[in-house]
Amino acid sequence: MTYEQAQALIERTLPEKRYIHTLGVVETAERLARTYGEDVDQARLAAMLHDYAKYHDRDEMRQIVLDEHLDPLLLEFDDELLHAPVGAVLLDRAYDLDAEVISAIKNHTTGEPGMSRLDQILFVADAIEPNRRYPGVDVLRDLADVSLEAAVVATLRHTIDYLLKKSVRIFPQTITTYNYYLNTP
Ligand code: DGI
Ligand code: FE
Ligand code: FE
Repeated sequence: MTYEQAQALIERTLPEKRYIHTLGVVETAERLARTYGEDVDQARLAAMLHDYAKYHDRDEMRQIVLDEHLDPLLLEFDDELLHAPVGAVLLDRAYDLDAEVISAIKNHTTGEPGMSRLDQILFVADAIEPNRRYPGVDVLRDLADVSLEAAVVATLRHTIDYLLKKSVRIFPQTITTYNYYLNTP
């Protein structure tokens, strides 16, 4: 799948606000890929597609978790978590995409221990793209230019903090990823 094909798909699939967010993630992921010497085309493609399933039918996504033997724990937590791993499955089924791109999409919400650099770039870019506005985002933006792994940890800390304040359940993998990257020198 080319970037142009991906853009056309996303423009017709997502509402305008989410599409604008997506363009911000593309811009940021491209910049981080250049900074850290990763494949710019893969970064742009993964960013363009990352929220593909954000508004996909919830019941259909839950069925895909069962059919594809994804982590069954996903079904016991917020449905917001589904769009990353299920989006990766849907895109992988329908289009010819590199495994690296699919992996970055799959891991963009909770992260995963031992993520590739491309996974990390998308994970961080999603949190710091120019349309994101929350306290501390500028610190995260600065950190992302200095250390990708430090930015992964700081992004996870922000997410966990946000979930704690909302008193919602925290998906165990989010914590596992946080612990993993906190221990990475
Ligand atoms: O899709 P985006 O909004 O661009 O960003 P995202 O893919 O990081 O998804 C963020 C949503 O996922 C947000 O509503 C919080 C939720 N989320 C992220 N990690 C966890 C989580 N929800 C729960 N319950 N537990 C988590 O660990
Ligand atoms: Fe997302
Ligand atoms: Fe996103």
